Amino acid sequence: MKRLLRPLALGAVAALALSSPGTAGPDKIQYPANWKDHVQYLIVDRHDVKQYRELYASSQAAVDAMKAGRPLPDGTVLTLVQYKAQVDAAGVPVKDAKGRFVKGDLIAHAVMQKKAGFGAEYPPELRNGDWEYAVFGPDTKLNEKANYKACFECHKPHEKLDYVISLAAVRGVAMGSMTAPKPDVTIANFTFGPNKHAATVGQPVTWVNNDDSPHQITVLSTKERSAIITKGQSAVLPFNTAGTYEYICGLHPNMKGTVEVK
Ligand code: HEC
Ligand SMILES: [Cu+2]
Repeated sequence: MKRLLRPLALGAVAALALSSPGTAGPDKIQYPANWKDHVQYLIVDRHDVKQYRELYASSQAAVDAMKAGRPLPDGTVLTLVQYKAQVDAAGVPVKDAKGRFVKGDLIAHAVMQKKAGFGAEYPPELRNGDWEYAVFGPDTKLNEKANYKACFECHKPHEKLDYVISLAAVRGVAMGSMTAPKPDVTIANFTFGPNKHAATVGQPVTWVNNDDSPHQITVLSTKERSAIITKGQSAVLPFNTAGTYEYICGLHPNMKGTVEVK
């Protein structure tokens, strides 16, 4: 198969094989056949990609660690089960009595596993601690064509959460909601409103998240990122130079907005 990385010469691979079972890549991870017996810790409605997602952890200890904001135990397997959201004739996701998406066809299982030694072969700019990533199709087979480099790149900025992005939501729920200040931009249903915000030089801009999903402001030109904000939380970023700043959500890069600073 095509590997994510081929940094090692053949000789080096042979030498490495003595100490480790294989080189870096998704085939280190087994399909988690018993994922239904794992602990379901979160459900995410993804408005942006019209998906319903269930998140499972292989142990209660892993969930407890997430709630406490501690690194996850060695051996943890996290499984994100992706389903299409059921949509109406206009393509809009149908909602249940609680306003949540309704599960449609199974798309894939995205898996991450933490194991001592995993990750050692990745260059530091890509390495996600001891985590490795894999995607399995509805047929439970490894998807060898998935963009594995993107898994590392998108989860990498969340080092403080042990690379587990949903940890922010789990902690947010556990900590209860916070009262947010008056927002300049409100995030709802995965959109920034207003999409274009007029700001004044030297005055910070405040975003408030009204979604159940966490979001993160990421300014493209400056690479500045806010903290991950969960429902009811706010993010504040300073803008000290006039200009037009495009930003995206660091978790959902198809969410876009602009701040115009004068
Ligand atoms: C564009 C950014 C992005 C990319 C690329 C990405 N993820 Fe994630 N991932 C997320 C977000 C955001 C979440 C939080 C749950 C959600 O919103 O669906 C997440 C959650 C997860 C989870 C649940 C545990 C956690 O970290 O919260 C797993 C497992 C996972 N992703 C696996 C993968 C795999 C495997 C790949 C590569 C094939 C991948 N991800 C690529 C953004 C990304
Ligand atoms: Cu987002």
